[in-house]
Amino acid sequence: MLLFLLLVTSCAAIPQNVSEKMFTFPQETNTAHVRLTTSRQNLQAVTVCFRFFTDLTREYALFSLAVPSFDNGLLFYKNLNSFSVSVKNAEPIFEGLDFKLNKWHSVCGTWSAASGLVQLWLNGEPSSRKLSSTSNINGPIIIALGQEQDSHGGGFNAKQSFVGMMSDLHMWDYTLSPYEIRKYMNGRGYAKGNVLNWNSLDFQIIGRVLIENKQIAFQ
Ligand SMILES: *[C@@H]1O[C@H](CO)[C@@H](O)[C@H](O)[C@H]1NC(C)=O
Ligand SMILES: [Ca+2]
Repeated sequence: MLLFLLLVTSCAAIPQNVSEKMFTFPQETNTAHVRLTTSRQNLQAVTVCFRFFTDLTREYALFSLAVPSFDNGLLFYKNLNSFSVSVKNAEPIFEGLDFKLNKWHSVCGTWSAASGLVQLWLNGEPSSRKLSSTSNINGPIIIALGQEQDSHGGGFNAKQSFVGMMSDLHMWDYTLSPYEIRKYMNGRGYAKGNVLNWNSLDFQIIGRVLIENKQIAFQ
């Protein structure tokens, strides 16, 4: 049993450079996901950036970070006609961002407890800045890609699962400036995440999620 735990721990602890790769989520399930690891337990500000491609016409989760006290510790969610970014269940909704199916989209979201403000960027275009939580995200963090957590590490619903491809995920413990976000959007010379780094990523695949060569065309 101890040996098993050691093996599991050491497997999860080897970061991989997936800079030329993407995750493919090929089917709707309530199980398949990528679980990401960080030892960070107290965040007073966050930026998350990633790119994704889908033809889903229902709602779905894009990035689900849970702590024991909040299943939606930090949740990027696509609603039918809008996006939302929840911090500790406080969920500002962003309307009217230009979104199309079957196209790679670059997303960044910023939040800080000091202002409580969330801003979402989609393909270089900023959203309004809207109020969310004004206190730190605290506790052991579990991040799931491909599923929406309703409990710490579980509570998945197939109708909120992600089907499509995802790449270039980074997470920082500070808010990136608009200039830095523009560099990410253009895919050139941006500072890699200091909480999650796509070029050195600790992750575990559960169920059918594939690591494939990237197919990204910047607009
Ligand atoms: C990851 O791979 C890319 C491209 O092969 C390389 O440019 C980069 O330096 C690597 N990063 C790390 C942290 O190994
Ligand atoms: Ca949830």
